Amino acid sequence: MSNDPGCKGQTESEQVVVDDGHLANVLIYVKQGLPEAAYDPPRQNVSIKQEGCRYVPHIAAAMVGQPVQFEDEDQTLHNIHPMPKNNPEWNQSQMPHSQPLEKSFSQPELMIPVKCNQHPWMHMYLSVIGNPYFAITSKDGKFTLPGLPPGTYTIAAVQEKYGEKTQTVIVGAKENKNVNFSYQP
Ligand SMILES: [Cu+2]
Repeated sequence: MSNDPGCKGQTESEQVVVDDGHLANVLIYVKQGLPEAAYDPPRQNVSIKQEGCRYVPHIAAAMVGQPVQFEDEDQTLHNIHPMPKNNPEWNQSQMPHSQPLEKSFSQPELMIPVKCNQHPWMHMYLSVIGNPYFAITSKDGKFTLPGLPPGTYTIAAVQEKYGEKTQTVIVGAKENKNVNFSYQP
């Protein structure tokens, strides 16, 4: 990182972010059980910043068609390079403090690696989900999937290193359900 004066600080691996047993950066999404409806994507964009020569957040998710906004907060040139399998690949440079770059993704796809060709250590994962019921666990390991209609669902958790786990959950009308996932290192 010292080669680039526009970068500062140390980069630690963000592959496993754990605090007191609570895992952050775990993608949670409804994998099965929703009706085959077409869901409108939220208009609110998903914001991904390049900050201190890292992607913030490290794990992000957007709905199919939802705008994803990339911003360069650094005094250096970055290069955003997602490497999807189901969506078109692109690769675009971004000048410091230039206009945000807005993109969307048309196909569901889990954990698309996003790199920066300028800074080989910079990477993140962006997941594209076909329904609006997804979340990323926060520092305390928690997540919510508000507004999930009554039904029987397969809920999946995806962790960058430890992979995917699923659980079946039955949600009744106006019911709050707790779901716990755990990973063993
Ligand atoms: Cu970069």
